[in-house]
Amino acid sequence: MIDVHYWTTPNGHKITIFLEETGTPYRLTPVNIGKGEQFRREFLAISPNNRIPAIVDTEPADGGAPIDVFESGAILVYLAEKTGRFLAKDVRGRTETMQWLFWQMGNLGPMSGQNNHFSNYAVEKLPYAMDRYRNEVNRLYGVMDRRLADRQYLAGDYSIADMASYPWVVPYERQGQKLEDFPNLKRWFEAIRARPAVVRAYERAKEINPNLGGIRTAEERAILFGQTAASVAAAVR
Ligand SMILES: N[C@@H](CCC(=O)N[C@@H](CS)C(=O)NCC(=O)O)C(=O)O
Repeated sequence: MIDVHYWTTPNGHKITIFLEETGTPYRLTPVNIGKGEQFRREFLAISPNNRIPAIVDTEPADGGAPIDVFESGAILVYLAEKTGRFLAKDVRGRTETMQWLFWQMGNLGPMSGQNNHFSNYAVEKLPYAMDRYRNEVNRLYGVMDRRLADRQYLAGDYSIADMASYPWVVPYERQGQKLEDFPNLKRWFEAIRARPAVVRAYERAKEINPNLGGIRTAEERAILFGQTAASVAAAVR
């Protein structure tokens, strides 16, 4: 059984997509990040960076004690290796998939997160920051569009690189982007959106949090955007 410590955000969807795609049994434990549940002692023991997602594999391949994994990219690699699915085993295919997975982790995710922050969440509207991140996300969509010009998926076959990137393209409107400007990306997006496992993953999300997305309340803002080292120190004491 895979216990998924989860909230209904792009990084959370990556993991439910993988588990639905592979039919791996899993249990969702909601961690409501707007309420500060990511600072609970039990959660920090699994995920020291106070971010979802994290998993606990109660039946690891070596038959030993449960294994905890945090960071969505590491979780996807762990699950791909456990199930033997969606990460090529040959050196070339594996390297392609890892490059695009790391590309998502280091670029598309963080830049989209900042873009969302400055354009949708920040109370003070800072044109420099809004332009900087909207343009950067635009560039990254362009990188994917170019990559997808001569292949169906980012790393050849449908893989964990696509599962990592797709949830970050879902909110393209909130990201200030038009999919019509990126025809190859649009084709890729529509193909993944239509996959039954992806539909199921997003249905699970809606069951847990019917109010996906949306404007943060003042209380949520303080919890999510006012963090310092003291937030973690206070939680683990
Ligand atoms: N690099 C991390 C990022 C995870 C992340 O930013 N998670 C957000 C939700 S998408 C979160 O848990 N935020 C809680 C907080 O900011 O305290 C990963 O990919 O797992």
